[in-house]
Amino acid sequence: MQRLRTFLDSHCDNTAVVEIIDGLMVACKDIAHRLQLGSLAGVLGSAEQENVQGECQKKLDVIANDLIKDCLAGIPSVKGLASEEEELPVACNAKGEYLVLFDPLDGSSNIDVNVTVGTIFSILSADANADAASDAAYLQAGNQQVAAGYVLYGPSTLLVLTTGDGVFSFTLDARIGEFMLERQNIRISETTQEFAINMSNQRFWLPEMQQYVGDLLLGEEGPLGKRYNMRWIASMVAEIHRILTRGGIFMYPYDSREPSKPGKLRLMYEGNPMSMLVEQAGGGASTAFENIMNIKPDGIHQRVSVVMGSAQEVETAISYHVKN
Ligand code: FDP
Repeated sequence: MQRLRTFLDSHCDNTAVVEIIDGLMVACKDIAHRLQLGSLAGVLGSAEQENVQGECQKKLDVIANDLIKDCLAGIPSVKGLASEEEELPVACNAKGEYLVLFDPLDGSSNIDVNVTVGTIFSILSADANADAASDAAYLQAGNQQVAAGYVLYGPSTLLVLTTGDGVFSFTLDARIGEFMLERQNIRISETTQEFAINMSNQRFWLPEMQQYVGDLLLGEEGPLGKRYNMRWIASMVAEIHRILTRGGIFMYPYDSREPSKPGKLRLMYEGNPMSMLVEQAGGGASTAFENIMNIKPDGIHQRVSVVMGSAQEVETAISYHVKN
């Protein structure tokens, strides 16, 4: 079994990126430890404040954000960072060559019920003259990402990672404090009979999405000709991890609850890094109208509609939108 650092040193020739991933994992191990202690660590419940998106922050959202920020700021190659929990980007080291964007604790509405949550991250190159304290430095399309990954805090703590050359997963061995290589070159099955979507939003979706999901529900009696099972954890990291493990399609599509916003999930630290992982594993990642990683962002907290997973099923979902 190979340790994460040994794997990175042999697999990735960019030493700065290796150091960033290695450094990030220091914070993630700390987050995993606090999550495991739960109420004993006093980390459950609300922080009695809202983040920039107007969402109620959990105590652990704030703690995880601070832990990752402190870790990244100490890594010389990190020029700046942007987080779901920070309104503005934060400049770190003037000579740094990389920008790190992250959602410190995705699925945090699940923390208090002891359900899987995760940290998602995306690494971008920084322009030498870029101002890392301004949004503009970070507004690069997802296809510019140098690396992306997530840490899943579940029954075991896992790191799933790509540096642009396949997807690899590592399990944290808490006895020795090391992430150990678990799966190499993960591939997502092309077809699936499993979908994940928050059905309670059905009436707010576009007619095209209503029709597609309606046909999924018709099973073998409908035009898709097969019976589908549904899974909904309400934690994107857990959902994407299931898809990387046994295939499936995950959707958080546009809906009319907040018509001016293109979706619920965030492009820069949810949509893009998950799209890179899914595409590197042979899956598809779209808004249902365009490839997520081709979107030229206009804000670090920009939202996006998400349809990702098994390639053929994603194509089927897209076809409902194209034909109308
Ligand atoms: P959360 O708000 O709990 O952080 O990105 C946000 C996210 O979780 C995803 O992980 C999850 O898929 C989705 O929102 C669930 O939201 P709803 O329960 O509002 O549908």
